[in-house]
Amino acid sequence: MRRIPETITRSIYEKDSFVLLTHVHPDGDALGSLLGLANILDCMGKKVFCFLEEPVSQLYTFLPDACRIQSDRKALQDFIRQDSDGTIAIALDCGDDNRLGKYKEELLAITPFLVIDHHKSHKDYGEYRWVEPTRSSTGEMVYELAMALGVEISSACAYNLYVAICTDTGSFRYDSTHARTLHIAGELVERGVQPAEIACHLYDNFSLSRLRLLELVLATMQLYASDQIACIHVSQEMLRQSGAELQDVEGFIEYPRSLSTAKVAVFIKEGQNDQLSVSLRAKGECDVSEIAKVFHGGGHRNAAGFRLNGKSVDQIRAEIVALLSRDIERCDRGKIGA
Ligand SMILES: [Mn+2]
Repeated sequence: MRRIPETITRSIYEKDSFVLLTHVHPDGDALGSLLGLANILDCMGKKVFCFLEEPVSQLYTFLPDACRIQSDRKALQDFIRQDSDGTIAIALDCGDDNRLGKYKEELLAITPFLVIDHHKSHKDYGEYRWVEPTRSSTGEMVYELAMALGVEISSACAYNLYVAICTDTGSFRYDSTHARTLHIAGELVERGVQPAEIACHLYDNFSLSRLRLLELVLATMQLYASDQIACIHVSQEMLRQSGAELQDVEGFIEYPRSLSTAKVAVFIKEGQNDQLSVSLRAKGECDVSEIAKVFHGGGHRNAAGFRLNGKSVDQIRAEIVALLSRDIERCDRGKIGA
């Protein structure tokens, strides 16, 4: 475990106004760690602007203070102009500056630009970075940051950080879940978080159209390499048929991943304008961040992804399966050799 770089804590103490950022299509860790840090900065009497180029997904509007995340670029510019000497930016859970979104250049122009992240595939950007790939989540890092800054965690902050940690560890199931992760989660529960209430928001609160979509998506499952690779996909037609939206597919990849024989699950999502996005989840020794890198994506050892244009679902599935089969074979040979 690294100590938090002094450049990070000092910048936070010294500056008065903060622009908080995260990656596009944010997940629970991205939003929870961003809002949690906003709560911490509030307690320090700082001015905070939470910016995201798109509105917060319905799945996460239950987060305390989710409504303070703004998509108004003009309001962001006004905020920066008010205090042009004292404003700093902090990007959370964003492993690649391209994932800052369409205003990337404008956002990176804010100096100093701080980065707090835990992606294995992290690409350096910004002035000061605190990157720890062994951390379960950025939420866990924000908790440690609050301790280092000597700030008391409010109940809203605890709630946000718990959601961040809970979602990025698959509810404390992935192998990124360490004793420290559970210890921090325990501290957050001490501060008023109710795990059952959060689990209900995350897992027992879906629309009927989402379940209809799940039915269609699971019907696409194909198995390869002696059932060790399980692939599913979603098309625009399935969205129309079920009445669901693309954001409703969050969590679907857990189903092929749950197959006893599966070592890797693949989920191919058809977006608009021929764009495909691909999620990869591994169990055990496969490192899917390396596969994602081949397609200019990234992520963690057990969870990674990428986007691409100009290929069909069948084409990309065949390419991924070929790479994964080779990888699984290599892992198996290593085990026999050991
Ligand atoms: Mn994360």
